[in-house]
Amino acid sequence: MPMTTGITDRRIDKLIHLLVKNATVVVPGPKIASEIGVTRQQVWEWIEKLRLLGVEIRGVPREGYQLATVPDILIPSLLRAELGDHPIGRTIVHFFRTDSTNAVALKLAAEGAEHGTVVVAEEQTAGRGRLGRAWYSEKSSGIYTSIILRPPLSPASAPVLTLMAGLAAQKAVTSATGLVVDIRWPNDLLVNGKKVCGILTEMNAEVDRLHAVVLGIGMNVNHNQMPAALENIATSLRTEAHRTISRVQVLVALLREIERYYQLLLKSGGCAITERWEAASTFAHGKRVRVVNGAGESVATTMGLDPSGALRIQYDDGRQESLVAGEVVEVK
Ligand code: BT5
Repeated sequence: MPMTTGITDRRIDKLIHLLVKNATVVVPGPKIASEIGVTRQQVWEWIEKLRLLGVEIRGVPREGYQLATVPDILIPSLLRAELGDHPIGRTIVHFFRTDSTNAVALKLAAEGAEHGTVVVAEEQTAGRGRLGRAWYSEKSSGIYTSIILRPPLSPASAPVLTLMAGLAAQKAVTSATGLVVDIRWPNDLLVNGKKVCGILTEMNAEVDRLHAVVLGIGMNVNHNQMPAALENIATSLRTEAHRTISRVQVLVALLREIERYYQLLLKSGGCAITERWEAASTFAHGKRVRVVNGAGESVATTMGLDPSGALRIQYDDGRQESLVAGEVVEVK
């Protein structure tokens, strides 16, 4: 069962908001306690918890607390302040720690959560990739988020939604970091050939109707080092940009871009997304790739996308195929 019980207490959100609003002054403990309706002891415990997450809060004896820097924590009040009044991100559900934001979002969607609801966690204990693979989710270093969409579309549109999320993530990373970001079909963002972001789309659907789609996005932002098993294939934005990157800024940009591309998809159809995707990815045309699927591995050349989002390829023996799922790896 996903741990929806661990949703961050709204009063912690209020506490941060209060400190951010009064960033230039020391806020007395009793004032914080009375404004958010808890004891001073509780305020102290939450301040300690936030410090463990890297939020720098100065304690001034007998006076109170003051933020040393604007915190880079993905708490709703900080995100909401930057997002306009659009459906995506109107409701944000935050966890300090959960098993998988996708598991939580699927559960919330089944319980009726509205279109645009965003689940976000500082840490995942069971972050997942496709086909039961694991997603490494180091605490406070990455963005682990799942966005619930309720598109008036058929289940056949799901692959285009994944491509849309990739485009939005690419745009968000580029605007926040200036890095050159490639998209590997169907769902990986690469910087200098290494993966910085993965996308897992899951859904509740009937044959002809999508009830809810969950776009799960995992991004390595401020990781200093990846675990040995991932070192050769994965990197973080910080490693590539040689500076600390604001997770708040990247997530805000990501949600805005998803809103923008989603509106484009509804207005102009799937081809508006696949065309932009082809222009944004070096994997779209003429890339030599190893195709990994149930049938094993073989080498092919990419030939663009079908309107459905499938990747057209030609094997070296001349056979052509449209890949609906699976994986491609560049052959160097
Ligand atoms: C993906 O799967 O790339 C989709 C990952 C989606 C993660 C997000 S986090 C928020 C939301 N909640 C979840 O529980 N999941 C989503 P796939 O294409 O199957 O790639 C998985 C493979 O990428 C693994 O087998 C590793 O080789 C590699 N990998 C694992 N963790 C990684 C990381 N942090 N960075 C780069 N590569 C990683």
